[in-house]
Amino acid sequence: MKIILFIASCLVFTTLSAQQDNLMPKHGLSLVGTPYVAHTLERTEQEELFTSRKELDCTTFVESVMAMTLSSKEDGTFSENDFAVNLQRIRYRDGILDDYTSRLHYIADWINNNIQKGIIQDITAAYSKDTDIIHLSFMSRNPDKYKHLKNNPENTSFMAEVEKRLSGQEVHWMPKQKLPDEGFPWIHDGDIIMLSTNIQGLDVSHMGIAIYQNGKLHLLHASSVEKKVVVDKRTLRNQLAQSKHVTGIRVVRVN
Ligand code: 2YP
Repeated sequence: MKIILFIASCLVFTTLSAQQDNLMPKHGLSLVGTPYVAHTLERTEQEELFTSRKELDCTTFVESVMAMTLSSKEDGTFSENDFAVNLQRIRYRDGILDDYTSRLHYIADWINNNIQKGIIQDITAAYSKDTDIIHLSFMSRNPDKYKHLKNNPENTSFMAEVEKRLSGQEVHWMPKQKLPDEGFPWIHDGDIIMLSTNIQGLDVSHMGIAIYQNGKLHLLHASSVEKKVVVDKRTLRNQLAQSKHVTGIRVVRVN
């Protein structure tokens, strides 16, 4: 009897996780057309959880879709309370919302911490042999670009410490020249795509969600060019080819 129950529970889990696989694209596509709005997380003096799905940038879009997916029941519905709990877990170091510096500002930090929390896995580490060493300094060298760093030497020096801790880390990536229009079998619908950059002191300059259309890989993202969430008409390969500051991609997947 126990064996039958064990097999049944595995089947249920597999089915559930299989269904979960399809929820990233579903929830992501449900946000197509949402206006692109930058700096929504900088509106308040005190750090607080911004949960709106009505105004999104590339990062808050991906985080929102992840939180919708992680909060979903079998039928894909979720409560706003579960959404907020998961959004905080994703956005903040160890899920703890303290002050501005507790937010995972660098994507290298965001990836490391969300792997540690068991929320994502690094797919490029599993499938791509190309590696690069990251060097971060952008925020501490450009405090005037950040409302909570400008005239705030304490926050700025905290970010310099974060940069020092993360710099030197070897990460797996995929150079854009190696990415075909058709993508790869190991990049699935709903995977999260980070665009690596050659901007000095920065690791990633944009992110979105993998969506295959007619056998070609496209990016579902909050586009600062189109000023809204779109499935980019270009293949991801062509999109990257047109961005001189983009060098390639990192791919992670929600567990
Ligand atoms: C992040 O920028 C910010 C976070 O502070 C912010 O700028 C940095 C290093 N981090 O909490 C978060 C949400 O607003 O945005 C993102 C930015 O992409 C923008 C939002 C976009 O393309 O829509 C992440 O870091 C993802 O790629 C980079 C990019 N920042 C810069 O290019 C400076």
